[in-house]
Amino acid sequence: MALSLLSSLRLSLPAMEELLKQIQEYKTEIEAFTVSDEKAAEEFRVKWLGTKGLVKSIMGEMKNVPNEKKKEFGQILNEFKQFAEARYEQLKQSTVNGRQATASNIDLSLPGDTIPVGTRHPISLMTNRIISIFQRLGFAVAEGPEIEDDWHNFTALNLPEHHPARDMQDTFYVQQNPDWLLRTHTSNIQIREMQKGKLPIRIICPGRVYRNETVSARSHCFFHQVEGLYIDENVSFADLKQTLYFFAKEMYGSDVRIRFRPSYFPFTEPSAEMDISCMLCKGAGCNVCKKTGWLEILGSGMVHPNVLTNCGIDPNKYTGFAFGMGIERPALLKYGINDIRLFSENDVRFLKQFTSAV
Ligand code: 2NL
Repeated sequence: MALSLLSSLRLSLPAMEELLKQIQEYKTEIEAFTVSDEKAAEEFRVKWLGTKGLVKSIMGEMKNVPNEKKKEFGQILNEFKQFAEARYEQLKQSTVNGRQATASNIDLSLPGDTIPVGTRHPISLMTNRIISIFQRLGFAVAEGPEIEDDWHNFTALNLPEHHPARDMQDTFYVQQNPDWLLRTHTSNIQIREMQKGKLPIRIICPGRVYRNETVSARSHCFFHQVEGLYIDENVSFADLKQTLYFFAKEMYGSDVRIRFRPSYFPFTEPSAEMDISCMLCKGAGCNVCKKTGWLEILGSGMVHPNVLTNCGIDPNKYTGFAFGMGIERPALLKYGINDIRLFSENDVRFLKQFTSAV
């Protein structure tokens, strides 16, 4: 008897449902609330979160909730309170942002915020310069994978297995597949372009390449290269010489002299290395050119007929020339850097000395 009297004072089931509905309506109202200034945000706080606010008053209903429902209801009310508090923080913040944006508060005479601008990496600067010279001659940029299979990196280039020239290009192999390696030159790009079968080809191929070498101030296990390839009917050694002469003049100045020395590469025949007159001593002989007056800058030659055949191109119809040059060495020279490792250490004190990126 006493028990039923007590529970009749408490909320009946329909009354509890009413309370839940009320909370839902409050939430909708809070969500829709917008404020234009701090005063309106304060009004929100008083109405909802103040000592006589609606959140407090609905929390007061807790005492009427039957014991077995207290836990469940407590959670709902708590969540509602947090909801109102979070909305208040949001509204308050929006008035702060709003105030920052009003014209009367902006001092237009203040200097602007400086946006830090990066610098181009010296290797990128050098690569881009080389590319843009060849682009003016109609060469298109082509790229390819740094992880390559043995065929595209070696075999297709007239470097069959056990060829002694492979020794000089020892590289890193991928553990999962003994056929995969890190490319030793960007020639794999040219091989892939030739395989596509669309002729003529006139491409310039920049990229990172790898060699299994001890790292020192003068050499690294990875470095950068630009290779070029021109294939069409009637491409001759004279075309090769004029193209590379034009490049040298654009790159090193119109008074540069060049010389070709016969050389050997398995993928070209005949082959030649190109030297430029030393820009530091103008050919007189200095420490940089080892008193010769000449600096070796690239290797070149007429594409070997075997290479063309390997890529499905008829060597009786087409001929072409190719060349390759490293980027690090000329960059060291141009910027007066004495340690190749600086290029890959990412020391900002080194990097920020180069031309800005804009
Ligand atoms: C060097 C020499 C060279 C090539 C690269 C090449 C590529 C194909 C076919 C034939 Cl697909 N040749 N590239 C040719 C001659 C020399 O590079 O000393 N590079 C740093």
